[in-house]
Amino acid sequence: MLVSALCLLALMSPLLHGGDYSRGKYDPDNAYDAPIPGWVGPAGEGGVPLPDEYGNPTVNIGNYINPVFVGWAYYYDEEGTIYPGVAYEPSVEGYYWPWSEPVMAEGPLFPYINDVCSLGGYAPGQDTAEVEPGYITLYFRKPVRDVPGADLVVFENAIFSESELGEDGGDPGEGIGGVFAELAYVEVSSDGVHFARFPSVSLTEAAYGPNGSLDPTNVYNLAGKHVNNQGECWGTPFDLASLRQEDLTYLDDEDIERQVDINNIRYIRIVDIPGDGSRLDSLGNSIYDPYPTNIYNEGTGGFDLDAIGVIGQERGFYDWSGTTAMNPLDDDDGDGVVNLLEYAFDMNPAAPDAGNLPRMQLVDGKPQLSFRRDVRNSDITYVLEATDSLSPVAWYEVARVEAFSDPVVSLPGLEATTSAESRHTQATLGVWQTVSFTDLSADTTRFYRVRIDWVDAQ
Ligand SMILES: [Ca+2]
Ligand SMILES: [Ca+2]
Ligand SMILES: [Ca+2]
Ligand SMILES: [Ca+2]
Repeated sequence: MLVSALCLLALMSPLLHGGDYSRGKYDPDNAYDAPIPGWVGPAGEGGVPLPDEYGNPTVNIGNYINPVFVGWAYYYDEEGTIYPGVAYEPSVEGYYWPWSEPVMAEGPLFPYINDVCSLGGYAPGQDTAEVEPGYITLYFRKPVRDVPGADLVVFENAIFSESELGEDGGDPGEGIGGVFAELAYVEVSSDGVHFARFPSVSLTEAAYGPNGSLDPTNVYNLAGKHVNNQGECWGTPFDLASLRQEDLTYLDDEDIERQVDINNIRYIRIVDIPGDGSRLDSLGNSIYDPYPTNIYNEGTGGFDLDAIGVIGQERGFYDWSGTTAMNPLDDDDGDGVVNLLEYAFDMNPAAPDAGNLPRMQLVDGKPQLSFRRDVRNSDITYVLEATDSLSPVAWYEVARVEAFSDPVVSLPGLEATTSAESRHTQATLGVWQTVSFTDLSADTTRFYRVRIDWVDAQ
């Protein structure tokens, strides 16, 4: 299932599909770039629990940061020292605090508006060809790698505009036209020196001044097109797989050929785009966004980075639990499922949900065993075992499933498939899978079980 979905994406190349790319918010079925909600929960996807002056949420109460994120990008290490290789260079100096502090762009999302770091602006009459656009480089504390679907999500502070809708008109709140969006290129690197830029599309037809808005359905793979403001929080997904068509090789200092390794990304660089049309997308089209910008008032006339969420990264039991105090063999919620199995089968350790355990059913008359998993679970192996009799019982291995990999089957007649039709709500996500094994052999009595082997990394 997964393989066919990826082939489909390759056939419908994301280039040249103006009007088909995602809206400024909630567009879950958009296969190109459905935005990822930064917050999820009982108040709905994307709803930010904005706090009052005492820090208590006033709206979207009960929402929490999207658990699909397992890491964030950083400028400082845990001791407050700047990481080697990171950098922050706004296009002009002299910004007002606090819009020029990299600390505002690192780490997780916060439920405040505009805790961002601006990359700068461009004055009227300034020759943008002569200007070095602002940029910021951040570090990933663990390597980021290509997983099914989006791997990285960039949050700017784009806002719905009340005026000057895109060509197609529409209600600003629908997110079709009318997004005040400040765009940026996104680049990734394994060594902090050599960067690969995500291929992008911008089909906005003309420049539109400092206060105009654009239609995000004409923009693809540029950060900043999704709304993150006014209590709505949506980020732009980036899939490292989209770099596979790019030339990722370079020569290092000793003339040895190296690669930006999409399974070992340690740096991300966000490069602001002066929106006068002087900068181009991957097809050679001019990119337009608000221009000229007022660089002297608020000093945030360029891209404003809020946070970069990581999806494509390994995780373990204690990353998932959020605490080393959780015992993997306890059953905290009393649903008969120990915490380690809740983790393995992508369940909720705080709510009874034994219905999400592995299940056996007949599909076209053939027995099929299915279970849910998170492909990033790196400290466990799923071992599928069978026995032909329960008396006497003699379990033998028939398949195993490792992190980031497709199932490996060792029994003839057993067929494995994976599907992203799990609990994802966004078409651009793929880490939560359903793994299925179908026994195609006829007239056989066979019993199955799933064994979880855990390596405690503590
Ligand atoms: Ca990916
Ligand atoms: Ca902005
Ligand atoms: Ca339990
Ligand atoms: Ca549970």
